[in-house]
Amino acid sequence: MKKIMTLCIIQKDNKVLLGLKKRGFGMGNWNGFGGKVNDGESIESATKRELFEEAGITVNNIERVGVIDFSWKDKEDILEVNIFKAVDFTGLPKESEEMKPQWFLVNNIPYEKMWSDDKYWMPMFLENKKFKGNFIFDEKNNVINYQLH
Ligand code: 6U4
Repeated sequence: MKKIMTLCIIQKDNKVLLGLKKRGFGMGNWNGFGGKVNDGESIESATKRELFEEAGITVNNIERVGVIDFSWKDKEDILEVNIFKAVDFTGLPKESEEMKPQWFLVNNIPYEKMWSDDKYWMPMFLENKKFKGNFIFDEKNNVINYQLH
């Protein structure tokens, strides 16, 4: 089964806003904000809702810059992660039950404490390129194969 998910990263000047995932899937990693798209919800509104729930901020304009399918060796499920960029927001980033927000300089992204795919696509994200791809992980969530263009 394919699950549709969202991921939103704010890029403001020379910084990006990431959150430390405090629970559940990807716990202990820095990542953008996002989650599952609910039934009957558009991908865009899910993206804005998750950003507000997890970081306490509101965005009007978001742009979808990437779509990546993630799957695991010997597993059938596919996660389709829709990656959005926002440059403007209102509110002050605030810690939630799920995420602890923090700004990082674009030349100091904590790749060693992020999902192992992020180092491949994040440079494209930071350079305002659009991308599509798919990644296959082993059981330890290490990338064993990928395509990205
Ligand atoms: P709950 O706990 O039910 O509220 P929800 O917040 O809806 O869940 P969650 O926390 O499972 O969803 O979302 C996972 C987040 O991680 C989404 O924003 C998508 C993102 N994500 C999933 N795989 C990823 C990967 N390989 N690399 C990455 N982000 C990934 O950078």
